[in-house]
Amino acid sequence: MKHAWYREGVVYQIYPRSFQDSNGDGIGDLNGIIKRIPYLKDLGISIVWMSPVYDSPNDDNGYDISNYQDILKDFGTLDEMFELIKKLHENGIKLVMDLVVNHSSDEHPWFQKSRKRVAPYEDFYYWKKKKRNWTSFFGGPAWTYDEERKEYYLHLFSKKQPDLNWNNPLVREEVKNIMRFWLDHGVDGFRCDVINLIAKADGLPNGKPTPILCGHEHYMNHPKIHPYLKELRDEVISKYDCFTVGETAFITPETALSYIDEDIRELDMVFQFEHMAADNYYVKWFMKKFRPMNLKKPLSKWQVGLMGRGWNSLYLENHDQPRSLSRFGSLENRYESATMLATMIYFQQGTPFIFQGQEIGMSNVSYDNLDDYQDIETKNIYKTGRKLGLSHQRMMKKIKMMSRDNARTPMQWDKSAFAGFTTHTPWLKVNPNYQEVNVENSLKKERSILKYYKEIIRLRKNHPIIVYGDYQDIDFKNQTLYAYSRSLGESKLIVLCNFSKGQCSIKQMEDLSKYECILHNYPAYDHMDKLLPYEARVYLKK
Ligand code: TEU
Ligand code: CA
Repeated sequence: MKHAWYREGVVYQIYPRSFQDSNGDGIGDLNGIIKRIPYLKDLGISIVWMSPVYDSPNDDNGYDISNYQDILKDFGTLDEMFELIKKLHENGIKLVMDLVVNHSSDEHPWFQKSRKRVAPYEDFYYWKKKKRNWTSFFGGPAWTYDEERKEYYLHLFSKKQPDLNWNNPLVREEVKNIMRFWLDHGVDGFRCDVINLIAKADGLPNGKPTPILCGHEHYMNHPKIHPYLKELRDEVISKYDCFTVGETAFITPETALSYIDEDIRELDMVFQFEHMAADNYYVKWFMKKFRPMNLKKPLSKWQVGLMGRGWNSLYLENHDQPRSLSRFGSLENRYESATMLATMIYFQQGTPFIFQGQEIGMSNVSYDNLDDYQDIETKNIYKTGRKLGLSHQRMMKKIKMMSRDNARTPMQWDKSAFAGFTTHTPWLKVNPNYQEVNVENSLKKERSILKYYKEIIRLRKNHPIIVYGDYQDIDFKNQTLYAYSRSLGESKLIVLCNFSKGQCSIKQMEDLSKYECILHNYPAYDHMDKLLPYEARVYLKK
């Protein structure tokens, strides 16, 4: 694959509301991020992706934008934003912003004018006299009646997130202007929110009746999307040294290649979600027991499926997903399982994405009380579940395991009150484990998850094989061991990960005597025939 900085770099995702508060109002902010740049630099990451900080009524924590060229007061000012970009760049860190343009906020002036039919905004959104049967990602109907316009409008997410009409060339012009505005201010790329949903079938017909996401066949990866993305690429992205990563749920390697193939490059890479179904039936509220094979199968499929043609993104967490340690690891073997998971994912081919707190082993908070959750998805799904007749207990069980707030609790910096995140009550309760699980502690300890992450990032910088090597499974059918190799020219790398609480034999493996162990998560590794609980090792051919 061609060399590129965004392929070699490591991305750190910041959820600004929960990263660092600088003025004691309990909400993370831009100055807080500036204050933590030394931490990011020390970690060794080279790109920051920041979840939205634009002006917003916060119905969906900033994913409902009312002004794309201004900053939410809670977070700071435009000048502070420019300062943040400058300071990051001075420290050799690039910045990727969230581009949320499938929908805006209903409080955006475009929508306010559209509902009054003010020219030229009449058709900035999808309006229909007759309601459609589509359902929203957050539960409930996706079409809502507007009293003012006396028509229904489409919202695939909350009713305060009306979908923009991409058929309208004026809408596309506005999107390009927003992108240029930020790129001209030095931003280095975009994470494109739900980008594979932006094109909708003509006439917006009713969907085939299904209980979940009714209507999806009319907007998921709809063929009309390709000219839209090409337009953005040709007129904006190609003019800058930047990259895009599309958030694309419900996608296969084949569909992904229709966006990211080297010869197409409508997007530079995508976030696929197949491995996020390792403990559920593609809809996270329908949970099933986690099995290592359920991670291995999709991850391997994507490695093989894109090889030589497209670039992967490597992630286990983001602001929408519960903590990976709680889902795929073990809290009793916190250090071993968190470092094993990191080894498993970040030695594959692709760009690593680390979600804030993952590098210190933050785990699910699982509040018992519904009132402690703030997330709109959590609140809506509770209502939907109860309407369908599920008990309070049953819904709380699902929410404790799957709520997005599990990922959104404040970053745990130290053992002081509120974990050093704020001096005041935070907007979302801190995970009670912060006395033990925090950055300060991780830096003090001789062995910590944080130090292991730093080591992975350092190794990646020194060994191109970790970035560009081809991927191959080893002993694929093994139910507890995830093993694979990477190869580049003459060099070869072997990654061994034990997903079980017990030991796991590696007797059948390649002759490792020709290899040097460059990373391992146990103090000693003289047991050459087996791996201990959640043990991980990386070998490089001498
Ligand atoms: O997420 C899109 C998306 O697919 C999620 O709604 C997903 O279904 C859900 O979070 C799984 O729990 C993006 C953003 O990442 C998310 O935070 C926003 O709420 C959403 O788009 C709407 O902008
Ligand atoms: Ca603040």
